[in-house]
Amino acid sequence: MYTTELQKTATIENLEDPKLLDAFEARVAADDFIEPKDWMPEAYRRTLTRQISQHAHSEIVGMLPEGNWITRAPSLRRKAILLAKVQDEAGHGLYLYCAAETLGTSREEMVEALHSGKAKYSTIFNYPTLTWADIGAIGWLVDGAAIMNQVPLQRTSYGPYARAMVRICKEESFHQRQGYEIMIAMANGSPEQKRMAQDALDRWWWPSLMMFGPPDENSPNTAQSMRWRIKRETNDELRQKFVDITVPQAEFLGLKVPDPDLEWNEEKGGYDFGDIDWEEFYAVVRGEGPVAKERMKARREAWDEGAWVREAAAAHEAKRKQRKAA
Ligand code: BYC
Repeated sequence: MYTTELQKTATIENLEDPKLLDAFEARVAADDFIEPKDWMPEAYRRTLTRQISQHAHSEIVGMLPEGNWITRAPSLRRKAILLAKVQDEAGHGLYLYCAAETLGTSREEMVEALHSGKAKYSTIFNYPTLTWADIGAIGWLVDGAAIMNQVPLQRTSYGPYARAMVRICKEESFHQRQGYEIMIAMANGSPEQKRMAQDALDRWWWPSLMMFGPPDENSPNTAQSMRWRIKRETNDELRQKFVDITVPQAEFLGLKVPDPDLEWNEEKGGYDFGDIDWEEFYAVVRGEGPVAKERMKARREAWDEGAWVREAAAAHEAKRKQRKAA
């Protein structure tokens, strides 16, 4: 599949006007932002549409695991915070769909691609949230991994994507802190609460490392995306940074990272860590994650149940236009 995709990319690139392509690449190399009306190679447009729309889908599907706990949050304070966080994720999805639309694909087309299973969303959201400690672990690890990946995207070469990332990163940073604060409370609570915190870390650690995508040598998109400055750091670079920042945080909590091979490597100034189960990753990417079917069912139902809202909004807009014209 990837080979076909790469061949398609190569063919399209060969069809591009070399002068336009050179000028485009010079602008990217000079760190200019590319804007919606600027000329861009089709492969650049396609890669960005894929990445931004998948990012948007991840934000929207990502509301489900946490939404599951809004009614069961342990206090009013926790409930208000979680509610605000889940609403933030909806906002992120909306900015990102808007950014992707500037590349010429409609929101309906993107949503249809998600619902038909053609478009991907982050593997991490195909795992269940079994206890309240999972909400802490998601904020700490999942939002932590997301920030690590998204901070460099504030300098991605496509202007609307970069600008959307600025606000998203600010909010993700709050999300990470609220998750870590839950983990601090759990890890310093009763023995049962500490066990729940450890169990959540055990289950979310490896899927969080998978969020960064396949290793660089097996990542079909990284080389070209780095060249076009869509990605500013590779999957492995970001994964390493995440491990280096997160392990001391686990130590501070008095929790154990579930990796017997984890070891500080003085020479590289970072941790060595064990092998990631890439078979599991690809199975989840193929839609075989533990709660993948449930997630897609929930999204399709939400879309169908929201049809009347979309129709009402369209009818209101039509009336408004009519009144203005009259
Ligand atoms: N899950 O060549 P590669 C959040 C796919 S949500 C699924 O390395 P690329 C939050 C990849 O798409 C934040 N698929 O690809 C929300 C590609 O397949 P296609 C989500 C994955 O694009 C709610 C193939 O594997 N963040 O924070 O260069 C609550 C080969 O990969 C995954 C973003 O979306 C994966 N984990 O690099 C809480 C960040 N990894 O499309 C929190 C934006 C890889 O060629 N995206 N694949 O068929 C990116 O930075 C990049 O797209 C990736 C992958 C690093 C994810």
